[in-house]
Amino acid sequence: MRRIRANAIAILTVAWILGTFYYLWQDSKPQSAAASSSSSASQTRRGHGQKAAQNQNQQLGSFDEKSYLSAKQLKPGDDPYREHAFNLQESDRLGGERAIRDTRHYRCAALNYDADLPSTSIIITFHNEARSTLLRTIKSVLMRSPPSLIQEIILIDDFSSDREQHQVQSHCRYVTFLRLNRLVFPASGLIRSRVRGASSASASILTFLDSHCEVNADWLQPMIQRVKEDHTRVVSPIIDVISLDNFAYLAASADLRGGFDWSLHFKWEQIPIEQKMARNDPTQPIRTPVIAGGIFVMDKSWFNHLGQYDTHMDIWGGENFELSFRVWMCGGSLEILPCSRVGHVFRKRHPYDFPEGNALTYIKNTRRAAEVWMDEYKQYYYSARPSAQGKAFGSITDRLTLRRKLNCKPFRWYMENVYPELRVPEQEAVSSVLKQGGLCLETRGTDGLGLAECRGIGGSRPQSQRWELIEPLIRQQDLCLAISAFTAGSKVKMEPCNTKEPRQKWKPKGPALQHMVSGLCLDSQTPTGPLVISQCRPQMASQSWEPQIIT
Ligand code: LR7
Ligand code: MN
Repeated sequence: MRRIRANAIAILTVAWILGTFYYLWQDSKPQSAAASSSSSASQTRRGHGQKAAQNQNQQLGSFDEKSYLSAKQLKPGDDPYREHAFNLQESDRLGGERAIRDTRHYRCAALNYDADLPSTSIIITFHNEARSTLLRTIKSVLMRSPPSLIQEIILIDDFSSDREQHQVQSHCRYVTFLRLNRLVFPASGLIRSRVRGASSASASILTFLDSHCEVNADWLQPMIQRVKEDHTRVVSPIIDVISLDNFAYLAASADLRGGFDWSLHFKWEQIPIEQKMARNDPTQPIRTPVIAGGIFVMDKSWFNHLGQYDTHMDIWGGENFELSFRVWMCGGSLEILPCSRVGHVFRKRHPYDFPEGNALTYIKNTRRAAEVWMDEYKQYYYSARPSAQGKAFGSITDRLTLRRKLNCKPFRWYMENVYPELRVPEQEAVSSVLKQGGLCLETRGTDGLGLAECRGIGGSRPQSQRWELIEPLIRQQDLCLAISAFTAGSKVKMEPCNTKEPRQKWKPKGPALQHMVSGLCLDSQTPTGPLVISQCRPQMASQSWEPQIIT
């Protein structure tokens, strides 16, 4: 009897252990189903969505894919990378569609979306794209999107040399086509092309895609849902990697967001550790300081309200910073949605020409973004990219007017609230004397100031006459020049430095030093009198301060 009881307990224990293991295994099991059309979970949710998707796909039924693709095939002996900077032979071998792995976190498949999500216009601009990659982009959208969400697919051919690339259009009622003529050598560029596409869109939501993508299962619903809930959100998927060599579809990390350095070079970076620790739901959106730029969903009226794009930017590059700064600083937000995945062929070089070379174009475009949006922080852009100084970037008057009209926040707000992880570079302290006529500005006693005869030369200058001009501060060791009140005639004194203190912020105005908040200028009045601030008249001798670097 006791033995039977012992056996029963042993069996129950084993069953319990096995049960626990099974439960844990279920929970950590990666989603293995291929995203050939839609995931099974979403199929049941959408009822006959799957069937409709097939019908939609059949719209391409009469399209002779084989001859479309073979008309532009690689000739024997050709370098498969030459024309597109990816392996064309491999891409062509895959044809117009294929199954890809569903790379989402398994919990994504169980999420629900509103049944009445608005539809979107999908905008794809291309310049000399390969037929097979473009076709896979279009077909993956047709295969893996609920038909009710696709208003249209707008193809914008940005002056490609293959004039027959859009053939697919006449076989699918969802696809519309626009060919841009030679407006600017050699193409309009992706920025102006997208603006053209967006202005012809008929849906209330815009979805931008590069021309060599493959969208994954249920890619669209999470993005449209977030934008429907709040039209000021601009959302991106996680961008998976399609190998440029063998076209393998590889899952990207779900712990990344968009960032940059001061040269305005985009990079993927880890989510800050505190945010990562606070994330207990892997399906939650990830706030991102910038987006990669090519693949995102945005409300159309919000896109128009915020000024679309800066259409004076050429060909490629920089528009993603301009858009990202603008969205954040003018009242919106940017996020990456981990339950939306889109594959993209990342390349190592541009397979197309830039009118003035790609370096100059990148400088022009990023310089426009820096000049319009980065305020005093643009100095760090110029120190990181000294070659940008003096390069032409056209007029930015219209964009500055736009910024004023939209009443956007300063870049400092963006730095403090959106991207505090971006460190301001430690500046090399350069000491100068501040000369007025033959005299030098000096400190006296604990917080006093005055003009005195310049003493010493080079390294032998006294400490009381050495200044460090680190915008916005005018510094002497740990003390900074500060006004005592914001009105004309207020005395100027020295106090412990604090970059956030409005009384300590100065900037050059011609030869004068202007207090940034009061708008008044540092004035010696008389060589013997106290230092004050008064209305700026930079041509006046008592307001002229000439910094001379101490070597
Ligand atoms: O003159 C041109 N006209 C175009 O229509 C040059 C290019 N294009 C098209 C081109 O066919 C492609 O569809 O514009 C798109 C982007 O050009 P790519 O694919 O040659 O460049 P990319 O993948 O490096 O582009 C990334 O950076 C760009 C900066 O201007 C844009 O923001 C792209 O949209 C962006 N792509 C992505 O964000 C996808 C993810 C890559 C990353 C990071
Ligand atoms: Mn691309």
